[in-house]
Amino acid sequence: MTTTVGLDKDDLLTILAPDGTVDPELDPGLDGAQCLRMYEAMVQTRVMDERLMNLQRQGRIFFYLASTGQEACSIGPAAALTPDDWWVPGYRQPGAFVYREVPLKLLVAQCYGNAWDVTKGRQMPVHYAFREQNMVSISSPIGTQVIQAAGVAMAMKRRGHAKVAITYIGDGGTSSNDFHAGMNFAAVDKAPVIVICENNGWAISVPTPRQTASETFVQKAVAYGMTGVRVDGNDVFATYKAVRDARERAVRGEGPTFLEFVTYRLAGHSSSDDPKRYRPEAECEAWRAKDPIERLRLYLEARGLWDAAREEALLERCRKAINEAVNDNERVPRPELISMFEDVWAELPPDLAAALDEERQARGEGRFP
Ligand SMILES: Cc1ncc(C[n+]2csc(CCOP(=O)(O)OP(=O)(O)O)c2C)c(N)n1
Ligand SMILES: [Mg+2]
Repeated sequence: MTTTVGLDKDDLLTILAPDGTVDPELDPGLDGAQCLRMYEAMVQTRVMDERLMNLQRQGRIFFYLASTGQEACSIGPAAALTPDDWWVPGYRQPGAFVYREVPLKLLVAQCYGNAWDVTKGRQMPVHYAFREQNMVSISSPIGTQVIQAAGVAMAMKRRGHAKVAITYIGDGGTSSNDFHAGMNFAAVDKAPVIVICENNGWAISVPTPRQTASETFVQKAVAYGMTGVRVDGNDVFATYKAVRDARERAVRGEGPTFLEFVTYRLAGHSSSDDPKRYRPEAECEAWRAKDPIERLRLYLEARGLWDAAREEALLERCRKAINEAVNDNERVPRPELISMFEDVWAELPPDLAAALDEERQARGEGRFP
């Protein structure tokens, strides 16, 4: 049987209130070390976002896309899954990569598209992919990741793996055909996949009422025959618990879950966007009061795990880590030109083979192959 929590707008799973107090009945019971790891990853993600956005403004990288204000949407789920579970991410969860301990210098290298970049400069910045961490490449066309995640989960089910796939889509992305196809396949197959709609109020300059006539996004779970929960996306305990519960259901063979994380995009859509042209500043102000990092910090302080000195030391550590990653990458050359002939063809077609020969001869190297 599937259930849906969030059929109307008043339904919202919240555990950690903006003042840092916790609902004792829903408290997921995380120990101090787990809470601190989540907090540190959230702060590192925000500091990284700020630094990389500045880097774009300085013309060092050509594009960036921040997740400011949405850190709990990626870090709660990252903490709730095991490192073996597959991530099929969207572009707004850099926190998941930070939490899974992808080295910052590799994230930065991907944004530079240099010789350290594992995607060899072939992707837009922020389109990360890390095999070692079971994190599939981010796709630019909106919605495709839902189909990919459904497929990954269907394959794992057939192989008898007790693992799940998680994927993200924005509120705008739910208007895509691929969202429908992925959701439908996942539910019909009872695939072990968790689909998260990060409802941040906007799809670039288009507000949510232009994406759906439903009262909530999670209502769509009912139509697909999935369990659905509407979750406070700025509450890292709620995002953690919702995903932990969804994971348990999935590995028990009870199929996929659709989660709506209600949050807000505090920054522009990307470095190419100016949100002041289409939305009121007061809207952002109201959401700044619900900051996910601030909430967890208040909680940690009340639990005696945090204070101003630790905060200062953490900020310094995070800034140093990202600055070092940037400085190291400043010295790295572009990928070898010749690398563009690699990885795609088992055997190069004649025109590309000729181009490769030309390049090799220009370098004084032998003929292909
Ligand atoms: C199929 C497709 N159409 C359009 C675009 C251009 N585009 C990139 S992001 C975006 C808005 C997405 O908004 P949403 O899904 O709400 O995610 P958010 O950026 O708010 O996290 C659009 C239209 C695209 N990448 N792919
Ligand atoms: Mg959006």
